[in-house]
Amino acid sequence: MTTITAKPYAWPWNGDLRPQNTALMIIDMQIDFCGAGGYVDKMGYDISLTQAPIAPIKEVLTVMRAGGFHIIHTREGHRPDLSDLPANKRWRSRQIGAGIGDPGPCGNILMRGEPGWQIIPELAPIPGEIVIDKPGKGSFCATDLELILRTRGIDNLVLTGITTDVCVSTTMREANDRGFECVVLSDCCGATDFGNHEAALKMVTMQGGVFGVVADSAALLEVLS
Ligand code: C5J
Repeated sequence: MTTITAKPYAWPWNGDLRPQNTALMIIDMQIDFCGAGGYVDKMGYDISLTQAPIAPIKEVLTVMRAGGFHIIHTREGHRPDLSDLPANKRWRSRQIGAGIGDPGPCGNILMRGEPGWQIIPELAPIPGEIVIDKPGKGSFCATDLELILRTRGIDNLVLTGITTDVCVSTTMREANDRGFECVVLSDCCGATDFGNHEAALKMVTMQGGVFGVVADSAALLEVLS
């Protein structure tokens, strides 16, 4: 029986925490979301908020890599022909001065293959790690993530990345509805608004853990180290 201290219950629910059945998910740690000149920066948000989780994620990644856990990275982005970019998503991004697919300081915004779409060097995947390219906010929508998780026998997901209230939250909800057991690490996530970060985490803890649980990296590392 192995669990970590979390809210509102010790995670995972059944005490079955092993490298074989547990994956670290690192969501959208791309230049567009936390780098100078990227999508979030162009929208005028404070990128120090989305940069804050970089160091804690790196620590967790190092320990989980060494422990033989599954590591899964995601990247939000669209095909160069923008055939997977809904017109309303593009229109909305243009209203705030950061049109998806339009040129910016880091290349075309949120477009696959462009400099801004790359995962930041500090958290770059290494050979053998799974990388999921997703056109939406949730990591399950229009991807093969669920097939990979089932094929590998993964039950538990440790969720990290950006942004807490959008892509991390959407992925957690999608995963929870599919029966995966989720923990989100509070210091390993960040949002474009700190209040939204806190609210997104609080929502998880309602109704006995409506989407799973919230812990911090120290609680996880205490058990894994
Ligand atoms: C957003 C994300 N916020 N990764 N994407 O558009 O949260």
